[in-house]
Amino acid sequence: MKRFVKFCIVGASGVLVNEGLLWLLTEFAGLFYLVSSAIGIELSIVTNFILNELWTFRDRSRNRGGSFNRGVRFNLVSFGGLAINMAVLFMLVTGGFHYLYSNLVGIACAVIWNYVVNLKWTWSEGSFGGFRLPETRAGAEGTVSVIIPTYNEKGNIEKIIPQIFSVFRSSNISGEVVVVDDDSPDMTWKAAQELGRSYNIKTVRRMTEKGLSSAVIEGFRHASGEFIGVMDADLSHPPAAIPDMLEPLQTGSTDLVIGSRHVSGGGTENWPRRRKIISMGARMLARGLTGLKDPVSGFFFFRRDIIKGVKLNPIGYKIGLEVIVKGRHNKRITEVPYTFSDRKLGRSKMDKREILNYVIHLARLYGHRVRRG
Ligand SMILES: Nc1nc2c(ncn2[C@@H]2O[C@H](COP(=O)(O)OP(=O)(O)OP(=O)(O)O)[C@@H](O)[C@H]2O)c(=O)[nH]1
Ligand SMILES: [Mg+2]
Repeated sequence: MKRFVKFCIVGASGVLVNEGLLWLLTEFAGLFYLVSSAIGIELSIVTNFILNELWTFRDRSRNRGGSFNRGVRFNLVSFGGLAINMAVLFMLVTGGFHYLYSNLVGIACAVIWNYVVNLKWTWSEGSFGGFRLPETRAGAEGTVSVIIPTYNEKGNIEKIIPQIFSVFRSSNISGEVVVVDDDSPDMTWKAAQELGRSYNIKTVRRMTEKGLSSAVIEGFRHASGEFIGVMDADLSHPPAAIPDMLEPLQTGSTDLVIGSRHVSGGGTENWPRRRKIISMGARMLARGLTGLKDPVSGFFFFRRDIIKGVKLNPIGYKIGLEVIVKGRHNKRITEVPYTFSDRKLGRSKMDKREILNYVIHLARLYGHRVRRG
């Protein structure tokens, strides 16, 4: 049966719940019809989600994030549907139509919205499936792999690579860099390949997938070091801080090192106020997950063992937080100060959508915490 037909059948069952409650609550409980409608819709959201998960989108339900994550998305989409439904209902009732008829028209508009957004977002293909990293071979002892995700960072990658290898040389670090580029139009991947003639670089050019966190996870798969690090290409994360970050890992005193702007000695340079405020909000929202001062840092190093077999979710920008919450580090985490400086070349890829993704990511991580206890 066609998916849309299934979705409509599920929707129809929701309409029954919704209309039934609207009628009962308005006629018998004496509630204002808009209040009855809201309650009816909210309860039908839950029944609809369960039926869609088990039937309409069953093929997309396995291995693609958890029901919890989809449930949050489905609810958010449904709130949009609710707003559309209510607006149409109010308009038509004000125009003199009966509220039951008006509600049906409102629902029809909401169904179209719900189907399209749920298909493209809630149950979208491959957008936020979890990757479980295989329990692969041990990393080459004492070596480090630095993962750099890139999108249109040609100018920056040409600068940062020589800097990283100069730090490796002066600190006697045996290391490689894994550049994971999403087929950037400015051909960052090509620049990385060319640098690979002089430096120990693996370049991964992804043709179909996009996204910072999934790029980093792809980098984890290619990393051969005993220690793995992640840093941005745009020189916001100073290569000079690498030796200090690696040291507690090499001595075995910690399992995960977070480059931190918010411990003594750390800071930010030239960051616009708007970004500082967003970052502060992001840190506060993560408070219930970890007591770290900079849990949203994108600059971190860890012993590769801590993510072996761990299912990592590539949603959003904060892959570091994913490792902090899910990694097997027994809370052996150290924050090492560094100064973050704003990018000078290229453009930021952080946008409003990433803020929404962050909220969904957090909801998912809190869910993970609750399930784990
Ligand atoms: N492969 C890949 N890399 C990405 C993607 N989005 C961002 N990146 C890289 O991830 C790193 C961080 O992205 P930025 O745009 O600098 O994000 P940000 O640091 O939060 O934003 P700014 O502070 O404004 O620079 C950079 O090296 C980007 O090139 C993506 O979709 N795919
Ligand atoms: Mg940046």
